[in-house]
Amino acid sequence: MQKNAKKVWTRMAMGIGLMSMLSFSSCSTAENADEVDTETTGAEEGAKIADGLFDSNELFTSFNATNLFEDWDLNDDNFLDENEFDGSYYQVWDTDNDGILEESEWKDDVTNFGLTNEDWDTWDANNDNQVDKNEFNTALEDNNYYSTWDADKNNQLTEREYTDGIFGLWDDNDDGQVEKEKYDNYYHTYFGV
Ligand SMILES: [Ca+2]
Ligand SMILES: [Ca+2]
Ligand SMILES: [Ca+2]
Ligand SMILES: [Ca+2]
Repeated sequence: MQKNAKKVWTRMAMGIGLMSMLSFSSCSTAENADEVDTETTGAEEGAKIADGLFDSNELFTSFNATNLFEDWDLNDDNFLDENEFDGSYYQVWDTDNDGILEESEWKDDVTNFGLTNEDWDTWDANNDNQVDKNEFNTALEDNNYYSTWDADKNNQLTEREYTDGIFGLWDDNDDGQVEKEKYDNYYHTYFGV
């Protein structure tokens, strides 16, 4: 079996096979577990795209394949504490990534993240036409994102708790599914993929 496989690889090595082998061998060490996850859910992804609906597993799989959570987890303990969450959430809301949350972005964000009857002037407490990080954190405390998403109430947010929290906001009618067009649009807007 291994001998046959080796023969095939030898033939393919003249072409793109060599590149595949190189990337495979690098994946098979440190990132082996992640790779298995991605492959398993890759099949599910095909099924979900076919019926035009996405569920929370889909969001977790896609998000897990990025480095966003790892980047936000500043102390590398695999959880977001509330400070890490607040900082990362500000980056998510700042959709043009210029470090400033402007009213035009904010208007879409409050709608897309499940808030109603929000007042820009309340968020922009010092009236300088932007919501800075301190103003943002104050507003977040009034909306309980972190404590609501922390499903097991241990004051630490796992990557899964995070994506389930996000998905719950996108899933307006709570049927566990989001239409493809909306999902693609939101995912691209907020997670840049
Ligand atoms: Ca952390
Ligand atoms: Ca901005
Ligand atoms: Ca302000
Ligand atoms: Ca938790």
